[in-house]
Amino acid sequence: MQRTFFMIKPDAVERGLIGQVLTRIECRGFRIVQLKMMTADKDLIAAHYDHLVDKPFFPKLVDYMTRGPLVAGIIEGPEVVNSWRDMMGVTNPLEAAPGTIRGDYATAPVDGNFYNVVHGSDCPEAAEREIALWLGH
Ligand code: DAT
Ligand code: MG
Repeated sequence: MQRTFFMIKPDAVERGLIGQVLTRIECRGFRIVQLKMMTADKDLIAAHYDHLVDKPFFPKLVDYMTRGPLVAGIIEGPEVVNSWRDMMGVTNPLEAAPGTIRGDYATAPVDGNFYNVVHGSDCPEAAEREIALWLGH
């Protein structure tokens, strides 16, 4: 059994997509074991995306991720880290395949930023780091 950290990002919360994302997780057979609705601040986003702080798009990413409430949580299941990444689809909404969450819901970029609906840890070590950072355990 494995666990991963996921988020339903502010664009998805604004658009009323919390239920549809959670439904996909449950339909796939993964267990939602923690959920927290909160608004992040810049320091938390900088810690979460510490590998991206020097990128030119980072200020827009902070604006996006802090502009309203998001849902952060933990899901459990066999191979859930990679499975959840597969369910999300690739980072760029223009490239995300239909059938993935990003491919079905992410909006085409209008200002160079990727408003891509969901987050998922990219490896088990990142999952544990992000769970500790966001959920404190
Ligand atoms: P992912 O969210 O698929 O793990 P990532 O960790 O490389 O992708 O990037 C984190 C977030 O940063 C991503 O969801 C959206 C934003 N982002 C990444 N690359 C970007 C780019 N080239 N232009 C704009 N935003 C970008
Ligand atoms: Mg990532």
